Amino acid sequence: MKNPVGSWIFQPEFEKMPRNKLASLQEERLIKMVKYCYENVPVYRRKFKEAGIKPDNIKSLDDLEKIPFTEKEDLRKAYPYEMLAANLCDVLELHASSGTTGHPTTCAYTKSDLEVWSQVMARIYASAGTRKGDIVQNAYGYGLFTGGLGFHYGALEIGATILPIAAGETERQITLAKEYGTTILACTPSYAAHIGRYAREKMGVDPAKELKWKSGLFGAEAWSEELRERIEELLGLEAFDIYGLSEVIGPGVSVECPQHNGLHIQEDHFLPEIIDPKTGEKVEEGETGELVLTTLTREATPVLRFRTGDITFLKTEECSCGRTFARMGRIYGRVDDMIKVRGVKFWPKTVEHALLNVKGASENYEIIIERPEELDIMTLRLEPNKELFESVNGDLLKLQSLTKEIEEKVKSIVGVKANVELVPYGTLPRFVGKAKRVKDLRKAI
Ligand code: DLL
Repeated sequence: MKNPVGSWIFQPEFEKMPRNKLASLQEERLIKMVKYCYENVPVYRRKFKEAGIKPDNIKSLDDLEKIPFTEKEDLRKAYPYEMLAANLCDVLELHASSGTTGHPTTCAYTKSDLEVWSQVMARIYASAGTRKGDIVQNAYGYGLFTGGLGFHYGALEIGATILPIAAGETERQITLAKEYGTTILACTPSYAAHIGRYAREKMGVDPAKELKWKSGLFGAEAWSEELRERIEELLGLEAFDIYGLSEVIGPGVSVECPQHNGLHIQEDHFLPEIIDPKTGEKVEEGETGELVLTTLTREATPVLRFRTGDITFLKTEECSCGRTFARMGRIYGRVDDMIKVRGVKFWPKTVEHALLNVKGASENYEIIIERPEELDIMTLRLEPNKELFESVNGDLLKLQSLTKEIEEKVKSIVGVKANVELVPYGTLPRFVGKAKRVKDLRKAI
């Protein structure tokens, strides 16, 4: 990275709190939260009864494991209002998660929840160097998806100027970035890459030279280190990974600091654990497993030990940025997104990591898995980058060495054979929100 943006700390009284003081604060909040959930949400009362515990049994952080998990299915069944712990008349905002794999779930916010959301988002902006005077181009989708409004509230809280352009209309994104001189870009990483390519290839604009973007706040989907490098080069900015989920608050759970060595979790509001997804047992610090989060301050839709389905690890060692909050590794993928081909398990992100290691491969790809007879077949449909595509005048047969190189990389990194099928540049779908790159046709049968 050419010019690191540096960062600052929005709420040092929390973000730099000694870990023993932080633990006391978390304990105090946890005990209150458990009682609050028990008293106000019948679903929690039932779960506690089934587990044979009462709120009084939770006296310290060590008792956390006694609390039953909350699963996505619990929230789905409770749709629309059964998980609400506050009075509906105190709810100021309602969001519903998209429910691509089932019924939607509700995430509601009271005034206090919106304040917390604004504050944790302001911390995230500060971590990425954003200050008053910056102009934030918010290209996350506005609406029921929490990305748009979360980034909106955080920018207001920090006193930056916001351009609420939302996702899509790529040409306009670039034109307005130029005209308004926006300095921060917020969107999904796949959309950031698309904006960069579009600017160069369709508009003759080199964002790294002609736009003022200094940092990018990218999240909502798993992305690889290789994609980060490409985005930073394409857009001439420093890319920060931002993590969050609607059930817990939306974006705002964790963010990278300029060390880019894990994402600091806003631990005064969200209590993290890592469990073995199969056994539900807590794993040792540093070991990989499923992230479980408990909200410590949420009023409208609090969650106790929510199983996020996201795979990562935790470390509490000190970070040179000064923040004391634990860091989680970048998300590998989701438990339920893990692909199993011929017995080999891997996440789509590993495929991205393999193919972006090959020069000439673009970041536009699709993973297709079929089972025509007994055996699984994985096909990787991929566009070569524009320069390479044009250098052979679109004759993909001339790129057989690229095909072979990718097949070898995927075999060695992912551990499974993929048939690579090159397709003309510009023919695969581009995404303005979360990218959908895997087509598992076995499930459709
Ligand atoms: O995606 C909230 C968000 C918006 C986060 C904008 C960051 C930026 P949901 O739509 O509920 O909320 O999706 C949550 O997306 O459980 C992860 O599987 C995935 N996810 C979110 N951030 C990341 C990330 C928003 N940085 C689900 N890396 C989560 C990997 C991510 N996966």
